[in-house]
Amino acid sequence: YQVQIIATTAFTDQKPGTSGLRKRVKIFQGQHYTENFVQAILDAMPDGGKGKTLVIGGDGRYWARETVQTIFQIGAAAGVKKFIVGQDSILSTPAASNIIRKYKTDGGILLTASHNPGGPNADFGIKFNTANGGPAPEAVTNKIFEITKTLKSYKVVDAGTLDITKIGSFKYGPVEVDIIDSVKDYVELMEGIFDFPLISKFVSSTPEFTVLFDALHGVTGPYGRAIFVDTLKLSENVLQNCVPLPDFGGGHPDPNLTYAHNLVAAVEKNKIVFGAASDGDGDRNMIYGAGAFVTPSDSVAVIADWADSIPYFKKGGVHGVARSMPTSKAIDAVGKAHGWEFFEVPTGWKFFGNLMDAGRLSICGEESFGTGSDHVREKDGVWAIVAWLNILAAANEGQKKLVTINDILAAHYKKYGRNFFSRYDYEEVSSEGANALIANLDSLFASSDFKGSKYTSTGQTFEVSDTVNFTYTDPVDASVSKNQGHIISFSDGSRVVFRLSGTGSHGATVRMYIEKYSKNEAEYGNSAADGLKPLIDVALEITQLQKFLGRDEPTVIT
Ligand code: VG1
Ligand code: CO
Repeated sequence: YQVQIIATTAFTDQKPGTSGLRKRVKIFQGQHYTENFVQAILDAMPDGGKGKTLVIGGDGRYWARETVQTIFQIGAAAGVKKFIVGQDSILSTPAASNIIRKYKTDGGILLTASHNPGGPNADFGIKFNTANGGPAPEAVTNKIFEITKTLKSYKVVDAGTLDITKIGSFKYGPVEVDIIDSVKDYVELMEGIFDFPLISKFVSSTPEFTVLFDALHGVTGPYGRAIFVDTLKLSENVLQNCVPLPDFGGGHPDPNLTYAHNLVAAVEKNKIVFGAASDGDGDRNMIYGAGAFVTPSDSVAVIADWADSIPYFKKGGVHGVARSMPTSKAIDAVGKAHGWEFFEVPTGWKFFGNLMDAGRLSICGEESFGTGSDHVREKDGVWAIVAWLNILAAANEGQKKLVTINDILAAHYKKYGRNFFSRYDYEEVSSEGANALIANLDSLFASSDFKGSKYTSTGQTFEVSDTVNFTYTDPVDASVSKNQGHIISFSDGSRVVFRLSGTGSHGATVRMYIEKYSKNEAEYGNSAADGLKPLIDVALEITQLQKFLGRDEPTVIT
């Protein structure tokens, strides 16, 4: 096969963010842009991809199928031995993580921009995962970035276009290509984790337990169908928006109260007891029943507390729990009560992987609707949804009256107290404004009189007790990650956190995370918005955020 060397120009903006490289499709379609990044991924591997087996999958968004062919071409020239590809390029992010691990491959290339909108005028993304199935650690993504900055050429073998819509074993030039069923291995994995007989018995014998699953036209439609309809024998009606579309039907495939409003509306209208949604690439989840919203920070805490009802943990035990830094501290209390090791890591799933590989972490989560365990090395939306079904089935055993999501939450708060939590996102603001906000935080943190200063709103006074620019030292490999978010703590245990998003594709996005702990039972029923109002006012006053960003209101509140 003839290897062609194509001269290229290097780009300066191919730095992978929190989770891969994400840009507008138009940018990826620019001359050499996609090719350069794929070449850099291969070059960053030992031996430049030679002899490697790599998985290719993604959320099926626009530009994915073209990129699969690009990867074939560049991989063939690099001497890749084999590609394992999800049928029609489809593999949810957790399913890809499973395939990478199960077939002992050298890693995978995931074509997704996750919860970002898709289509010709929206976003595309490319993410590299290593042999453990997890997102490449910073050492690897930094190496990829360094290569992109100086790349002078890339190499291709042009063996035409391979039809990836049919399952089977094929060849692309010299490379073996296995096109596999996108769903089968994942369903087997789930069946080995959860108590499906118990869930089946519960849902079939409890007709008042109504279910609705919304895939937001992302990748999880076929996974949801296989689990809810084929395995649990629920009716077709439990599926909503379950056909994956390259542009997600024009929507924003992010499972939260704003973007999954179709699920929320349907759940409320039909008084659905258990509703759930997941994001474009299937690693996020939202649990939402009629009148019952589970914040992701609470969700992971509840799952950990109920771990014994899930066969995987009952058998293997729980070896440590963790959360990302801005996530509420609900899980800390659960870890403490059970005597488990606990970790606080920076935002982004890649930081959990080392701990899992070392056998020190079983269950973890992020406030951004990410929940998961060491069954794979990515967060896993469908896993979290089935975990809640498993917990509800267990909680309902031998009960006369239906135990609901709210009953589970109420019992949890009673035991541990409640961490009120909310996140304000200011999307696509000017980079100058965002940087000025952070610079101002730096100077506040450096000033001697900030600590101890007091601020009052709506009759409540908050005293600044501590300020930290979060640095993480990985307990396994001692690598250090700096500048992971500015934390202002108050003397009553509340805190606000500010950080810049690393997944945006345009301008800057500022996130403000607000948390307040309460052990006052009379408050547990309050909405997060009411419970947090005074603290939010104070945070805005201290940071002058509205002035710096030129925005009165956040784009999204979760
Ligand atoms: C966001 C979330 C983070 C999550 C990341 C990837 O990152 O805050 O918790 O891990 O998205 O999620 P950032 O840097 O924009 O805050 V996914 O579902 O987009 O892969
Ligand atoms: Co995602």
